[in-house]
Amino acid sequence: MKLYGSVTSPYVRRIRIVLSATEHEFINLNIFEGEGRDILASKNPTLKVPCLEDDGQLIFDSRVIHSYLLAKLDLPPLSWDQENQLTMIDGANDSFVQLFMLKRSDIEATNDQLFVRLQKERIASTLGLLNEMVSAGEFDGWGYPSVALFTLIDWVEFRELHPLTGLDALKAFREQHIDRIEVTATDPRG
Ligand SMILES: N[C@@H](CCC(=O)N[C@@H](CS)C(=O)NCC(=O)O)C(=O)O
Repeated sequence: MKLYGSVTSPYVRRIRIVLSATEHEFINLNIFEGEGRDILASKNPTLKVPCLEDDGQLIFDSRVIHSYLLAKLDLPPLSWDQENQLTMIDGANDSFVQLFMLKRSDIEATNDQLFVRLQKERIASTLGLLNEMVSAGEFDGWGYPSVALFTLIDWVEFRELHPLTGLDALKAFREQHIDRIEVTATDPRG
């Protein structure tokens, strides 16, 4: 099994954590240029990571990769509530990625731009609810939604994308898991 990705991507890190006890090869790519981008283009027409290759089968998108792994490892599917948790985490993560791409492109983001306002509103709405759900014990285990939430919050801290003011349960959740071996082994800080 081969996982194509980058060490900084929170979506890739989720799958690396899921695969921590499964033999696989991690192919770390520079997805934006050079040979890394050529390899990515030869594997995944959406030009995104992660991408999994297993027995000649290519799978795109972390969510689909996770479903594939559940089926392959004979594990039960997520509940609908967990699917919704994942959708909220993905919503916040995608909006952070969009805003981060504006910054990397030297495009100034201002709150009166519709695009920027929509991303910021989605981030506030999803992070606020996720914070409440963590407080209510809904992320007490270390299943896939918790792994996805952890990699999002840790990436937000790593890239300094949001102060997380008032989101104390999310900050405590990150602290709670920071010393796990599969977490330290996949730390984007190296
Ligand atoms: N829905 C996708 C999102 C993956 C994603 O956005 N990956 C980013 C890296 S964090 C990427 O490949 N971006 C490249 C691009 O947008 O051109 C998933 O869950 O795998």
